[in-house]
Amino acid sequence: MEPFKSGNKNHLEDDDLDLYDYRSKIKIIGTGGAGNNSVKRTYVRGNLNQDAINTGEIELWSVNTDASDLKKKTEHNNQRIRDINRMLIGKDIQRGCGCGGHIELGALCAEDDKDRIEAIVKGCDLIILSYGLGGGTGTGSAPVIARIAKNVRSNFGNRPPIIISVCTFPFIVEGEQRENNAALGLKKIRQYSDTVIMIDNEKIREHFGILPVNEAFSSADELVISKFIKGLTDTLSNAGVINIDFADISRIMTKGGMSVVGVGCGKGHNKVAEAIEDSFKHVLFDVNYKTAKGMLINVIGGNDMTLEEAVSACQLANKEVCDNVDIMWGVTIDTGYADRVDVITIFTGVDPRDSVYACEADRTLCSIIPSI
Ligand SMILES: Nc1nc2c(ncn2[C@@H]2O[C@H](COP(=O)(O)OP(=O)(O)OP(=O)(O)O)[C@@H](O)[C@H]2O)c(=O)[nH]1
Ligand SMILES: [Mg+2]
Repeated sequence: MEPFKSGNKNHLEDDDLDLYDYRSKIKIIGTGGAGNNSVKRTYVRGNLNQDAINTGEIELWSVNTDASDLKKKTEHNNQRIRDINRMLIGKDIQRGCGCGGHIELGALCAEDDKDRIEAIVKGCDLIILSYGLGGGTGTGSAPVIARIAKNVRSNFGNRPPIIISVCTFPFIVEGEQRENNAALGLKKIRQYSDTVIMIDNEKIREHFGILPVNEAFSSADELVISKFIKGLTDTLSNAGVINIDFADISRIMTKGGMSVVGVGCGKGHNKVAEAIEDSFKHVLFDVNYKTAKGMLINVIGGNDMTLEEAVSACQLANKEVCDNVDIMWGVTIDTGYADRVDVITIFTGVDPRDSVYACEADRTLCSIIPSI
């Protein structure tokens, strides 16, 4: 896909330089061991728009209370990954040793570095907060980071950034204590997030269990986190013929509840239907689209994409949802595409098939989620 030309200062005329300041700023923050893993995997394998990283449109952050884990997860082949910023929190409390599963310590460490966290989230429009529920650092610090973010102003005027939390639920074998901590943490993060994307580690086991551990987690991250981030950032950074902008994303994402993203690709004479079908494959997240409150669809094709094809993509996706859904449709022409259509869909306010994620009661959450 073509890089965002106007995102590079060198491509702008002097008169246009002001426009540069109005780009959306996205921060991907991973906290705790699992969060740091997903930031690294997203960077190394996620195929993010490097131009957007270079210009600061997308910023990656790894936050941890564990110094050695933080170091390891911001390196690749023993080289420091310069594009991933890192922050050790609560060093006066835990002295860089992690939180050993204690949520309250994770929260305390984040509170202790409130000002530094505030400096990261200030002026940002969209925050993707990734972590594993059940541990001390991620579960404790994520709601604090999200709360701090909800109290700052975004780049776009008088509103806080949109916060999308992406978290994993522990394996059953990790025990009841972790499960209870995770359920408690999920309840907390929902308070401060516009939308929560949940990945059940048991589902990862079910689908990728035969792969080596790192491969299995990477595949899951790639499927959900990286695709989601890439889908969002590509949608924002490629100006379309019918353009989806930050306000549109904001309108759809702030409908609350849980959300799913789909990225699909189709080729040949049946490319539109193929791309839509592909985008609905969510092996880690079985949802009922009929309950969706918002739907955003961006259709990307080459110069050969007909108007009929662009419209029918929206029509096909539309069939999956109810009539009263708020729909945002965008079309982007990428001259590099030939006889190919990609679609990026985001559905918000969806219910998982048995609707337990929507339940507020702690006990119900922790006893049912892992068995999905
Ligand atoms: N999907 C996935 N889950 C992970 C990964 N690493 C850890 N987890 C899950 O995330 C939970 C939290 O683990 P960590 O992220 O290591 O914990 P932490 O937030 O660093 O907390 P402390 O180490 O206790 O300070 C674990 O119980 C696992 O279920 C990963 O790479 N991918
Ligand atoms: Mg840790």
